[in-house]
Amino acid sequence: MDLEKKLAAEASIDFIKDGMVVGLGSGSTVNWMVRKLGEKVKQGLNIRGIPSSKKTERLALEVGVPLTDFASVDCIDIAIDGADEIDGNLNLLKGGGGSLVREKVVDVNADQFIVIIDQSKVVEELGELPLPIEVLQFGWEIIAKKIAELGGETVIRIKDEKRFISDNGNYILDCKFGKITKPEELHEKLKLLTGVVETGIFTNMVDKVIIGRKDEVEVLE
Ligand code: ABF
Repeated sequence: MDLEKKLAAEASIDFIKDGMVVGLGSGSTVNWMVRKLGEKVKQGLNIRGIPSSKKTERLALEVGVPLTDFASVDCIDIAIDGADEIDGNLNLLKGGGGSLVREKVVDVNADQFIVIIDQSKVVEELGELPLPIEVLQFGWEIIAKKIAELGGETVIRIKDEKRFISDNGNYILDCKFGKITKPEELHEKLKLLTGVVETGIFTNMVDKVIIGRKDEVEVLE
């Protein structure tokens, strides 16, 4: 699986051209991409990255990828990010790593969005994994009840025996909805709940998917 992630990640580098502003996703697959990008920068590639999490920011700085921010650029040319699940319509379930809000801000604002995954992420329908939903700390209990009314079995994310807190200072609720047959509809209903910051459903965003399969990659568009 790790080799498949690395293959997909490294294949995505070919789409990054000199002068581009690059949205850097999060997660272990993206980490491979960021490391490779660091090597390319050392060989002379001139790009600037916008990281979607503090973890990615730290790695990018460590491997020498120059960074910028939304105050300094008008657009992102390309964003490259991982996913937890992808269905046949290229809808994504994301947020297993807890960075879904910043990932969505980066990915949705990129001219081109490329997803890099290993083949285990491909599903018929989203929802085999719980759907991560970022919510305000204030009132999270009532927000969880509202999500339950929409059919979600909700658990607050715990890490190291404490409530997980996102880079934005919020909680994550992991919500089992069973098979998500209408991802866009579910996302829209959830977004209408006051206190929901963002959901891990990403629809109508993907331009290209690079899937690591054993020792080769498959590209879907
Ligand atoms: C991010 O990292 C997330 O949205 C997703 O949760 C996760 C994928 O992780 P990995 O690349 O480690 O499998 O892209």
